[in-house]
Amino acid sequence: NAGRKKIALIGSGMIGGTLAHLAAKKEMGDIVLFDIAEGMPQGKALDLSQCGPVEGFDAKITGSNDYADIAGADVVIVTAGVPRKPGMSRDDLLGINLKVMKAVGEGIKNNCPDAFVICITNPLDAMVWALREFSGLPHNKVVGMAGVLDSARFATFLAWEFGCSVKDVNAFVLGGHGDTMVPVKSYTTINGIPVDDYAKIKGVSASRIDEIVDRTRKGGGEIVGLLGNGSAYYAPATSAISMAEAYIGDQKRILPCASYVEGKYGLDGLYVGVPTVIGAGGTEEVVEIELSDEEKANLKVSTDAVEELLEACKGLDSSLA
Ligand code: A3D
Repeated sequence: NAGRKKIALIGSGMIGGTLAHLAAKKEMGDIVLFDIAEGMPQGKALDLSQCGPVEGFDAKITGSNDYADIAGADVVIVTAGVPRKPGMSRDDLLGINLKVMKAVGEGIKNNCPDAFVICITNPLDAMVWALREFSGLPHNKVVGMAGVLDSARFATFLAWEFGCSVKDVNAFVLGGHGDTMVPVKSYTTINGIPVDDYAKIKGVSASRIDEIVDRTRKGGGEIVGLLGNGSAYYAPATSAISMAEAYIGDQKRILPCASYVEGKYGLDGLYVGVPTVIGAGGTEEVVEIELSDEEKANLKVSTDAVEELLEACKGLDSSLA
């Protein structure tokens, strides 16, 4: 769009509403909240519009139940579907959310095929793959948000442990967005100081760092258990917004995202969390970093789990096979 950007949010629940608020505050463009629930996206749009005079933002925010209203969107962020309840794994959502991805993919294909699409719906690595298949968009224009969030969780816990500023922690998580995700210590630094070195300086034991890695892996479940009715939404929303900003601003940021990997990391055509350059071309490049043997083995466990989910998707919807 020549004038203001148009941002379509498919799913106007907890993450969708938070996305709308953040995008409006940052004046990223005009915002359409879409949902199948009637009235709810319209109600949230009114409520959020009325933040404008207080917060001083110019953004037109509308709610809709009609895919025609996402026409020409520059960025689409997808949270449609159901979240986890306590005791559920992300994979338990597969059957329900796969059907949702089909409807959403068709809505995007028919109304805004030139958009940059960021998927958040779980199980993430399988849903972003399915959404790409159903929408028919090029692989570089469909990406999944997980790594920015998982890395932020890792960074938060490390900053707490070291008593340092979160601004100085650069944490790195690879692999699928599940309990097999791979927090990569060798690329995690405290203002450039490798995390293991800094741990020695601060007298933090290796086993304590391992506990933090484990807490990161289970970071989503910890919040699901505490909330009792739904999953995290503030940090997932702000993570997706950083990806959208990288695209709109052609920032060429290197962010860990669920990107389509073909060839690199020994992978053959699946979506999984890898460092990715995001700019005006969408996901412009997957960066292949050196990994230790242990990290490689962990990544393999994680990608095997993603592959299993893709097989399950193909079993549920024959158009994917
Ligand atoms: P929630 O507040 O339930 O919002 C989901 C919305 O989707 C609801 O308003 C539904 O009405 C709507 N919806 C359902 N079906 C459709 C459809 N066919 N078309 C359009 N809208 C539909 O959930 P939430 O916002 O908390 O979470 C959304 C998704 O994000 C869930 O699948 C979560 O598991 C997932 N999630 C992912 C991460 C990652 O890091 C990848 C983190 C947190 C949550």
